[in-house]
Amino acid sequence: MNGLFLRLSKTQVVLCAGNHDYLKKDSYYRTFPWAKHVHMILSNDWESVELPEIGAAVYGFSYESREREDRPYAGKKARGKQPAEILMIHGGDERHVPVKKEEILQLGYDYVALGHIHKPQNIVPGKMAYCGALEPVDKNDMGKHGYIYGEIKDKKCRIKFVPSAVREYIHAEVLAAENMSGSELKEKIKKLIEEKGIENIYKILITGFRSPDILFDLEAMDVYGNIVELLDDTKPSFNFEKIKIQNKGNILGELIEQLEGYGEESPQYRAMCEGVQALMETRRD
Ligand SMILES: [Mn+2]
Repeated sequence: MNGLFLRLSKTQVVLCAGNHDYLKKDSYYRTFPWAKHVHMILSNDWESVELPEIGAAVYGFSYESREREDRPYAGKKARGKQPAEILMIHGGDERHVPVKKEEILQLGYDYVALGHIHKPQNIVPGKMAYCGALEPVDKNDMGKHGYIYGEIKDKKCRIKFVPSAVREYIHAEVLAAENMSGSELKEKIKKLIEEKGIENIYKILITGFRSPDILFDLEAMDVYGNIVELLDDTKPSFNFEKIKIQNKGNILGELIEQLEGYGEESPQYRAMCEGVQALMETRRD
């Protein structure tokens, strides 16, 4: 990380430890010699880093345990020593430094940089925001990811979210058609991924109806190797009426007679589909 920071020539970096990389007694953070322009806040309590050469001060604190329910920023007003003063908080839920925005707004910082929650979000426009994770870290971390670019001039702060993630997680649904073959479905999935970008990572749900004698080979559908989850939720498209007439008097005909007429989302309908399928597969013609 320090190696990457060394490539910055005009930037000052301020960082703190959060709940995942909290400062243990023998933490490497405590002794690590960061580059000159990298400033790590190693205090468990509110502390400041003064950067007079750029007219800024950054206030913050680090974690010394996995959880902390206190609010180290409480009552800690901006000192007003530099033209631009920023508060940095890692947290925002009950067990990780609750963020009380009304209370924080009273403290007089020009901007409050929030971290911990992966999804980027504005808490107070132009004043307080979560930049979110730079890259999505989990398959449910959907939507754009990036960083926040901000400018503080004459006590006025302007920020904007800049998407910069290399990849995005996308949840998509693919509708199968009754007469679709496995290779046609595979083609449809491939096209969808090409449209939305092959650099992204997908969670796909196949819905609709399939021919009763087809079982899709899901292993074969991951053409670009970027599907992390593929679920087949298709229902077999039986012609129940026809099967019922053909099987009048036997268990198959009886099953349909008992369970027909319920909605497609009902357990009865599901039982009828499963039952008909099981009986069709095992009967001897
Ligand atoms: Mn965190």
